[in-house]
Amino acid sequence: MGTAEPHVATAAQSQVDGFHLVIDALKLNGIDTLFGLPGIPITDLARMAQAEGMRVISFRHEQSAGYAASIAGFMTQKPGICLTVSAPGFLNGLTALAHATTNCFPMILVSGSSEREVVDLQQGDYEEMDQLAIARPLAKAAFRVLHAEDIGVGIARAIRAAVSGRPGGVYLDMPGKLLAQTMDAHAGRGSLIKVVDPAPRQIPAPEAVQRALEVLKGAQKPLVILGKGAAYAQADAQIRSLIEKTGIPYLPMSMAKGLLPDTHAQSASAARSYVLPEADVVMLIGARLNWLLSHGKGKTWGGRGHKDWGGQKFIQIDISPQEADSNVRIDAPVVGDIGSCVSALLAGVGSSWPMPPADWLAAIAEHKGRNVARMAETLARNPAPMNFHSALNVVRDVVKANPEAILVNEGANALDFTRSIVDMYRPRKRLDVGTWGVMGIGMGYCVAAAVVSGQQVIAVEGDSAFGFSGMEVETICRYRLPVCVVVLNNNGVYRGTDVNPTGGPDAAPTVFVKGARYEKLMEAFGGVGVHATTPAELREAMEAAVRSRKPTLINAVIDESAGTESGRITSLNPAAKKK
Ligand SMILES: Cc1ncc(C[n+]2csc(CCOP(=O)(O)OP(=O)(O)O)c2C)c(N)n1
Ligand SMILES: [Mg+2]
Repeated sequence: MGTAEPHVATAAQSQVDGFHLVIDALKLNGIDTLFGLPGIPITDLARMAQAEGMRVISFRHEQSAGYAASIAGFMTQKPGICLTVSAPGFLNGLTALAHATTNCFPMILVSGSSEREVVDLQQGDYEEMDQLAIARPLAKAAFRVLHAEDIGVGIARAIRAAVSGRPGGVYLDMPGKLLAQTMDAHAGRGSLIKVVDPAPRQIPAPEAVQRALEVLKGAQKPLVILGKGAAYAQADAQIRSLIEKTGIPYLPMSMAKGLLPDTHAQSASAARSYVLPEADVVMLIGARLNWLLSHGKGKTWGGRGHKDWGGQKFIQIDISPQEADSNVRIDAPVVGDIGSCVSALLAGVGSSWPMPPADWLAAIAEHKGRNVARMAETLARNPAPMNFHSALNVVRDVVKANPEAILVNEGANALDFTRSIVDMYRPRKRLDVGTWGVMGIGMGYCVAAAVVSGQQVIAVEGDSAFGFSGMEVETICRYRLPVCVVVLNNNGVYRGTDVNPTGGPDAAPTVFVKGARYEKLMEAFGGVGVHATTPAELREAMEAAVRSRKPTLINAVIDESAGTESGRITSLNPAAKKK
């Protein structure tokens, strides 16, 4: 042991580099997981983060890492972090960043980039791209850090932008040189910021609450619609209490399913097409009147033509003051965080709020009863080959027996049928394609859901949908995650029956290789693959997967003629509008 060694160690310790400042800033703010894909200039950042005790989840494609980060943000209310390399890696992550912004999920895309002076003179650097400019219109906010002493501020600003107010995707640009910069360790530590109250409560104005209560009081046929904003808010007890104390029937949007159990007596899901045009006062809680709610107008809402408004009055609870009147008149906007708004309404409702008129509740019950009975009949059939209903009847039972399991869902028919057939029992357990109806979220969501929650994950995937992120089954196997993927395989996009009208050798644009053996993909990486052609085989395989918690892919062979064009949104195809 030489006498010089302690001196060298002290000198090294007195300096800190950009890598460690980034890691320390994230850890200081309770961020313990990175989703990403390594390469220049962020490989060492990933390595050092792991060495410093962070969970680093490496993917096979940045888009999956980005989707993972976005849904981790939704589940935890902490920004999910996605780490990518410059230009192509950055672009691969960008879809997920835009998705996070659109869906109001807090996420930070941290991307390495090449040096400013070369990029700005367009001198052709390795993976050169003006990333900040490209990210800005797709993100809620976009920042770049150039100096090590600004890393603390950069990360604090990114966290605040991602989670405060209406959450969204944030871009954080880190030129490679920044990570290697060093500074005095003491000053570096002092420059980091632990963000105080990153998502401050926003208390609604008392008069806005009063106005909403007045509108609600006048209702003969009230209805509540719960959106994924309500699920995100983690105000589960208050929301349930408001619904139960007022006795108002409610509809959950897709990712709000389970906020109250779908089997709740007040759920009007099975009478959706009856309650939307009939309701006279609709209270939206964290739900936007976008295309998923037919923009609040048209025939769905009792309007005569497709642009006509129905006669409803709307109360809208939303954190963004700009949301109201986006599509139709909002009579009573209540602006604030969902928890504070719902609590304020609850206080105003008190203990003697009158139940909605009995004839409204009876009419809903009648429609529900009829539709539920019809569905039960369809589910009980056991056709050969298996169809969406008989397969999803199995998934429905398995989810019922495992209510803590997280359900990931994408596809067209595979999405629509699952949403209506598989009941959810707990909040934030259903994760799906969201506002855009985007394909490709599947395996990224599965990885994040399993990593963040430790719970069993069940993914119901159309065969086309699965293909967008299928290679991530290796990631699932590598991290030994309890994920059971069920591919509803109907040989194609919507259906497997299209043919090339010319009779030529190319397949039709919507069909795939017939009888594809997706389960072998999982076997290739050491997971369990199952080929299931009957509901009994599917049930056995799903139950085994849940019992063993082993990565499993079940190729559920579905009648290739069972689906419909675009699932339930056939009418959005341009050709359907051509009369
Ligand atoms: C990124 C992206 N690309 C394309 C689409 C268009 N699209 C909607 S659903 C779908 C796939 C539907 O097929 P599948 O997943 O097999 O579901 P199925 O209806 O057959 O059950 C596609 C390609 C999309 N929504 N998102
Ligand atoms: Mg399909």
